[in-house]
Amino acid sequence: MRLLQSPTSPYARKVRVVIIEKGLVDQVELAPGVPMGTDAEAAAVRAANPLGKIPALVRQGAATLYDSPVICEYLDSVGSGPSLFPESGEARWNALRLQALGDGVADAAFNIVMEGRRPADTRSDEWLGRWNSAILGAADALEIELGERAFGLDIGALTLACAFGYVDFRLPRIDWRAGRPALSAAFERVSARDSLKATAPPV
Ligand SMILES: N[C@@H](CCC(=O)N[C@@H](CS)C(=O)NCC(=O)O)C(=O)O
Repeated sequence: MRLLQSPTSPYARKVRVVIIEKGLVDQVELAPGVPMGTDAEAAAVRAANPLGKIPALVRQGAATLYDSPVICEYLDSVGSGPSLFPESGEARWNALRLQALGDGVADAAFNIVMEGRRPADTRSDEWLGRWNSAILGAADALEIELGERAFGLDIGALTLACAFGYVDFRLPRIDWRAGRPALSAAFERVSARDSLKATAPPV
């Protein structure tokens, strides 16, 4: 299998974390995917994923998979070790919901980064404010939830660690830890795993 990815993408990081957690390092080749690079680089990504986004998992003799939640669930099903996707019931819905929340935080942070690359006079303060509120609103909700129950090690917890790690990496001015001790501690705990350490964004 070949994963089109970049070292800075929070979604690709989530997939690389799952590859490590599920013992698949020898079975997945990491290939650079540059959706916003040269025409040739962008075309290579579009050939794998018509949406032109990474990550995309190219499989021999089977359809290429995207986006990151689908890739992660597939890798979870073919890898070894405990499942990162609870099979049924509230445990499953909570893991999927928290994965969606983490991906939403990553979406908001990615949008802020992209907006910041546009000419200053074309940026939307309104949208920047909405994306900022989405990140901090998610952090508030997680702080309350973590005060009521600890999260298990599943795709939700891993996605959230990648998402807030991306906020730290690209938007360190957003202080999502302030006044949120439970979320900060949970983030540190998950980020200390070998899979997260091995996939941290470049410094
Ligand atoms: N929902 C997608 C999001 C993927 C995504 O937005 N990837 C970014 C890189 S971090 C990308 O390829 N953007 C290129 C574009 O939007 O054209 C997933 O979870 O895989």
